[in-house]
Amino acid sequence: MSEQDRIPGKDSLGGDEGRGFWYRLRSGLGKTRGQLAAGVGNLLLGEKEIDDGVLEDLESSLLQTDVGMDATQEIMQALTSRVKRRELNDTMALHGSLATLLKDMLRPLEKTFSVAGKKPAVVFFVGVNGVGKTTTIGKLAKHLQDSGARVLLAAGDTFRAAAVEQLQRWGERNEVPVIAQPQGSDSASVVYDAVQSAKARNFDVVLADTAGRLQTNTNLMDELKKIKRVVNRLDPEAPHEVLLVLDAGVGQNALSQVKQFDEAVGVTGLVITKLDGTAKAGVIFAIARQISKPVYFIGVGESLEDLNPFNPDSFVDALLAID
Ligand SMILES: Nc1nc2c(ncn2[C@@H]2O[C@H](COP(=O)(O)OP(=O)(O)OP(=O)(O)O)[C@@H](O)[C@H]2O)c(=O)[nH]1
Ligand SMILES: [Mg+2]
Repeated sequence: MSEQDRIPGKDSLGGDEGRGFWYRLRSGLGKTRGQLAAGVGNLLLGEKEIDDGVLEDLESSLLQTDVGMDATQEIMQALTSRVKRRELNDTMALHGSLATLLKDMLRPLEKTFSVAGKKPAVVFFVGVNGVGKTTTIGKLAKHLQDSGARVLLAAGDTFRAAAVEQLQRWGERNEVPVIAQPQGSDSASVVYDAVQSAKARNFDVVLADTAGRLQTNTNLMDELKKIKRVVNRLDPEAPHEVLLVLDAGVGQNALSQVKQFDEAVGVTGLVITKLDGTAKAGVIFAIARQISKPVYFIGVGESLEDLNPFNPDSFVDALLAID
């Protein structure tokens, strides 16, 4: 068996690119994997009998990585009943069964992000401050461009100092045009201009940045609604996607962010960033349990290649990989 053959999920990720991402995903999830392994190391070290201690260790490890009470209980109940029915005889079997359960739990989050058939597809990026909206746009612009799409960026964050320049730098790096106005301009007007320009110049997709805002700030949430209303005038179906960017380190506050942004502008999907910076990447299971929105992309680092489509199989394999 070649090394490539051993890489889980390589078919869905594809070739060398998939292999590179597998290593980045695996290393990106290292902190969470370390946290899990600290408690369940005995699961991974060969065949041992399953006793109550093993199950208790597993339960507290899951909770420590922010899997959350509900999802953890669901997992533990399923495993315990299999152990009682003597379907799992040793810790290696338990490890395999855990992997299957976790993958099944994440399966509903998987959905392919597509901008095909809308010209231009208008995609808003929203979220609280500093979660990675602008960086995600920069990475995704490259990804879409590589797949043949003509991409235009809208510098809709007219609030934060240097936000426009930050997006322009990504534009230059990817050779993607950026529609911008000076800091302090009306955000809705920038996004409107960008969509109009994309229509006139036959672009396939507009990625619109917006300023970070707390989900509890009513005025700023109203501003987002306004951007949506204004763009609606150009295309009643726009925005076609509203991506809420979540920092994986946020813990249970993710649920409130999804709820409030969804109420304001109708979130169509999630991007979960900074999975590499936290030992609590288990939050994705809490999200799966409580939120019915697809996770289109995950971010496991700051470089261009560190954004990838979310794939439950490779995610869980990376999380449970034996170091
Ligand atoms: N480690 C890591 N860092 C990331 C990731 N995504 C973004 N970042 C970093 O997070 C920081 C904030 O990213 P931005 O893209 O500016 O975040 P933002 O949501 O646009 O921030 P505001 O516009 O200020 O609300 C930057 O230093 C990024 O490099 C990720 O997946 N992993
Ligand atoms: Mg930004």
